[in-house]
Amino acid sequence: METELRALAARIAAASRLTVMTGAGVSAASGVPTFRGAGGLWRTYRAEDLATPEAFARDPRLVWEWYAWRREKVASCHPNAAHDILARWSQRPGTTLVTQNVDDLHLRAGSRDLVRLHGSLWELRCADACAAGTRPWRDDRVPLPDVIPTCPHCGGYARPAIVWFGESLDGRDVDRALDAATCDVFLTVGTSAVVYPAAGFVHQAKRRGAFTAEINMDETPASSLVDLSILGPAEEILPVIDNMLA
Ligand code: BV8
Repeated sequence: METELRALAARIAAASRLTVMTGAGVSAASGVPTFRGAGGLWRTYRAEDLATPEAFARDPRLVWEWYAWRREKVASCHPNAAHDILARWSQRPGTTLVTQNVDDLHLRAGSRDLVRLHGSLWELRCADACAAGTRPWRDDRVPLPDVIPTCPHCGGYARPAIVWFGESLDGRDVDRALDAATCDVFLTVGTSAVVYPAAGFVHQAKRRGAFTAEINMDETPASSLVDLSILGPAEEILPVIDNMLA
């Protein structure tokens, strides 16, 4: 492990372009439930069952109760050492931080120019996509006054400004992430690497000649692809690498 971490630290130190992509595992140490890990279920529902436009059309109250539960949970959590180190790295020119997480803990840690692929728990938009309501607005209140919030522009339902399964990501975020796949080092942290298009960016980076590495508690479908797969907790491994960099 020591030699591998030194090798990765040397690559990061020498990189003029570093891209880091994170998943739920980076927030696990903050107490945010992951999707597939233990506790990934809410009541008896899998995320894939609730995070869909169909689920919202079928039962908007149920979906909002799930998001209200997650907002309440995340509101009581704080960024951990992994978020803090990535926030500091993100200040370095040529470094891009991309996340699948919707908890905004990277933002709270002070990350610069964060690419949020799947949106934010703290932003809402009009569920009917009315002209004025398509642009997300922020609402940090916990709890929200209404179980099913409404669009301030058209009075229709509001929905979380989050990318649900079966929905396309915002093209600007995909473009920024794809651009960042042209880099010297592409590092994934705390992701099971199964949800696309996010899980495809490390393949892109490898095809473009980047040194690819993974820090994750468990093996993933990317473990055999990357140049270096380091198994362990991000909040312990990133501080070690950061010290080596220092
Ligand atoms: C789309 C917001 C166009 C919601 C999310 C190609 C192949 C197969 C399927 C598809 C494909 N292309 C498209 C699809 C369909 C689908 C998909 O990928 N399905 C999967 C399930 C197979 N993708 C989509 O629908 C995407 N849209 O493609 O649109 C289109 C449309 C229709 C048809 C074709 C194309 C939209 C995907 C985005 C969905 N929204 N989030 C919400 O949060 O409410 S995805 C959500 O799940 C997360 O954001 C994240 O992306 C994913 C969960 O993954 P992780 O973050 O990695 O979390 P997970 O719990 O799985 O793993 C955590 C890991 O951390 C574990 O490995 C664990 O070991 C590790 N860990 C734990 N503790 C620690 C740790 N590691 C380090 N330290 C620790 N302490």
